[in-house]
Amino acid sequence: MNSQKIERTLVLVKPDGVRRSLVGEVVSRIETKGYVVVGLKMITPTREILEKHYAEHAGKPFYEPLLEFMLSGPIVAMIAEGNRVIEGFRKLAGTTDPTTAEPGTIRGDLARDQGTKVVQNIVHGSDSPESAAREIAIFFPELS
Ligand code: D4T
Repeated sequence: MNSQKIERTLVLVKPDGVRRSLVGEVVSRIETKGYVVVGLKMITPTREILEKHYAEHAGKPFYEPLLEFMLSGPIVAMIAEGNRVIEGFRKLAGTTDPTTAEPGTIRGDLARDQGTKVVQNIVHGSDSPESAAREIAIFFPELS
């Protein structure tokens, strides 16, 4: 548990989070936990970028609504760094479903079921070192 394992993870503030002016809140939770934001930009993603990012979900019933939602406004992409930040940010974010996400987490505190075809849950965080490397390359190609 105490071994050095400095990692980077890709965090996205999704369009619902940007629309609701929660960018600062998300950054604050990452920073007050002690992680360091080492890259940050607001972008209007293309469909092509999102197809790459969500390739694992292609063909699922929520795939098209997911792309439509992610294309509905600007998003903020950031890289957070720290020991075990991949797991740590997933804990900060809470579970995918905001109704059952634990209070105290970003999704548990700030999101709820909106009755939409796709879950609108404020943030994305990479789920493994492999995903983090792949996703950082998609959103920060200038770093590779
Ligand atoms: P992301 O990837 O956005 O951090 O969310 P999760 O890791 O928590 O969830 P995911 O990749 O499995 O799903 C991506 C995105 O699709 C929405 N979703 C997911 C949905 O609307 N219905 C579903 O059944 C699932 C599994 C929520 C997040």
